[in-house]
Amino acid sequence: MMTLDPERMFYNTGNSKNTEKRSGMCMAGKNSDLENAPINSLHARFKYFKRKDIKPDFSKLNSPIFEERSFLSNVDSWMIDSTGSKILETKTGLKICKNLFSDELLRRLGEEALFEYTKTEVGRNNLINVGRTLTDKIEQWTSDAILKKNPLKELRWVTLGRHHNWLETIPGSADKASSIPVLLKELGECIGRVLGFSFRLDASIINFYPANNSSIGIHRDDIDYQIAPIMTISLGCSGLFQIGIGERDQEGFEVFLEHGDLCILDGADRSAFHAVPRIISFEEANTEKFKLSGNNELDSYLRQSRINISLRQCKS
Ligand SMILES: O=C(O)CCC(=O)C(=O)O
Repeated sequence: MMTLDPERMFYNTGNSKNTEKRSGMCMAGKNSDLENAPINSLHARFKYFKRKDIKPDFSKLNSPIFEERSFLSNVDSWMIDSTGSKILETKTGLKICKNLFSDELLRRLGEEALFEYTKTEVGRNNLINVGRTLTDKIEQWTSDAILKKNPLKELRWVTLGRHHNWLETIPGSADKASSIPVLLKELGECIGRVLGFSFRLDASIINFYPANNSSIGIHRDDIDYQIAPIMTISLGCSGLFQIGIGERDQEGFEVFLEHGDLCILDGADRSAFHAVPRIISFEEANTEKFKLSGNNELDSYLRQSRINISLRQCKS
């Protein structure tokens, strides 16, 4: 459903024009130029991995060149369990940290993201913006519910703190901000201590992606507030994350973000075009890697979808 109410449109990703604008696709001349984009380009690879009429070949990823580095600081926190963790980093600033978080943190993040942040009084979400509420649908979610037949399949995003303005792709004004959950605030600071930078969270976007059936288009994140890295935590089914080196018609790289991965856009990659063309279903992925949280309702949702929680600092 689409609304022309300006207050709602401001935050409505159900509106295809907003999506085009967010991904920059409606800039004059850009679309037709991209029809001829090389097959190794970000644009062409995005279209390929999004295809539903064929099964894309995920064994032929164009992986970024990562170097492994050791921890900068040893932080004593219940959130961190560095056993077996590794930090992969590209020369241009993309970092992927594997096995960095404790199981307890991942369970609490999943529980809060799905069952708390979706409440009308806590965050703003895509259904509130078109005059609908999620609270009853969340309460009715059961451990044997099937997402593709459930109203929760329409949940796409929640914004917290300075609510993201999808039309302009900038953070909303500070005076309309909601409070930020303590868990996310402390997590942002904790990751900053581990990796050696200061971070003060004032906004978060949580994306919800039903497996095999959702994506986020090519976009740059809010180039006007590049005062801190953007950090995201992936939960549930694996998402194919893409990043470019320049424009959409230049080379694109991809890497799977798995349950528990921390992905950081830093350095030159802070302003890089990126996208998630595909979420791999739990059955298709290597299920051994997916450690369940023990909360049956949460695990059931995470087996059928992916949640990505971004930690953002808009103001210095
Ligand atoms: O889901 C992801 O990994 C990326 C999310 C993203 O690009 C965004 O929230 O801007």
